[in-house]
Amino acid sequence: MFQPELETMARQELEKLQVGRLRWTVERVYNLVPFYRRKLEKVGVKPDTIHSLKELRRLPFTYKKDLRDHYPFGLFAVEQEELARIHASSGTRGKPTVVGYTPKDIRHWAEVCARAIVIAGGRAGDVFHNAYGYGLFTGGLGLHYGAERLGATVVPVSGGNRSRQAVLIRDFRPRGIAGTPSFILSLGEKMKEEGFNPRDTHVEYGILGAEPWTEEMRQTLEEQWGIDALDIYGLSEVIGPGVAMECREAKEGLHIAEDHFLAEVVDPKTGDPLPDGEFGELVFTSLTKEAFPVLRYRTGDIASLCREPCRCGRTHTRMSRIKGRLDDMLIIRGVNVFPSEMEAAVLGVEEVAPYYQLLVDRERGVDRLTLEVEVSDGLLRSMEGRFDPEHEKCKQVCKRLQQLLKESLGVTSNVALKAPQSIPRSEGKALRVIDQRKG
Ligand code: DLL
Repeated sequence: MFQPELETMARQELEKLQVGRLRWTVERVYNLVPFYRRKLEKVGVKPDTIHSLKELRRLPFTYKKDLRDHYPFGLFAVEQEELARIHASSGTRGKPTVVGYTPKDIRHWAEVCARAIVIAGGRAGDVFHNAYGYGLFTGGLGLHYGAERLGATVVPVSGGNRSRQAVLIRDFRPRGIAGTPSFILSLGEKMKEEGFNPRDTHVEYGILGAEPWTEEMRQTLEEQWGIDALDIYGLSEVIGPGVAMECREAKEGLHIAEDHFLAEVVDPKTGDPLPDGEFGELVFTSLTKEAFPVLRYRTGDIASLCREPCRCGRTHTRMSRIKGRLDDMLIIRGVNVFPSEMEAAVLGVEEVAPYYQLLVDRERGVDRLTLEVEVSDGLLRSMEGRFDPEHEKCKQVCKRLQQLLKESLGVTSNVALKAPQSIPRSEGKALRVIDQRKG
């Protein structure tokens, strides 16, 4: 473990630490961020009234909209001169959300990322191939600082340019690789095309996240690369990658760095806290952040919590894999569907490849969902190498997939088989859904 004294803390001791840090955070935002002061005054909470974690429920929620409304620096608790760095979301759905870090915040972030790499099986001295995007996105620099803090040798390759990455992986012999699951999948495909099998590389573990993925995708990636493929979670509003990491020993949920972040799961409609094990919206409160503290930030991500002891010996609460984002949930003729649920079905069918996209549109006022998925090499070979969607074999596969989707999701959808390489390959976060209903 990277910080065993923190990662295996007894619950009582950990809670004591959390309460003290929660009070510190509330005091900080109360005194330094007018937005939070107004909200806290409204619910009658003063920093010195925080004596236990039960008080958490009295604190007001913070939403993405609040960040946008205070664009760019309105929720910062430090002057600009004290900031070491700024990151921002791409802002594809409106104004970007901007977050800031003091030098101390960067140190803490590096620590939780170093921890995450060790949780995945990394160690000092590893060559670490970092294929998360560098720049305003937190993935690249977050894991970069974490890997350096650990004492690994970082290859800061960023996303894209798969041919070049393939050569670097062959020649630099990384033990660890980091990137979005969709990008690492397409990188593995490229390597094969260029004549080296990803299984023959030195890569042993993958730190994969920043987008929803499934157990089935884990199997596919582990098979493709011969690695342990592990899930890392985080979001810029809370810090970036490193909020939670899945351990190699159990592969059953992601350990939340609870000495830095308090997690809750709430009912997305009412905001009421839900019991452990139930799926709802993840909510985070930062405990040590100086520049950009957050109180009860509503992530929009759907997951559940588990406080059972873990095989790896860490005591920090685990969160489940993210089922999806509330924003990405499709409502098809009244049925809620997460794109990841489609992925599970697609990866279970060997005649199709793991490259897919979902199209949603409306036909005569009724929602229509179409799964576009590439045929596998095997299916293509069985059609003498010529792709023909009208071929009897294609029709049968379509029918089977349709049936599977109907059984597992409860919605009737169309399935369109596509030629190999026709679905765009991901360079970072995959674009899975094209919703034409929104005009
Ligand atoms: O994606 C931070 C990150 C970088 C995490 C590298 C992991 C690895 P944002 O760009 O702010 O930050 O996007 C955050 O991405 O609210 C989730 O919806 C989604 N997300 C992140 N990790 C996972 C994951 C980074 N492991 C948003 N599984 C979050 C599913 C994830 N979704």
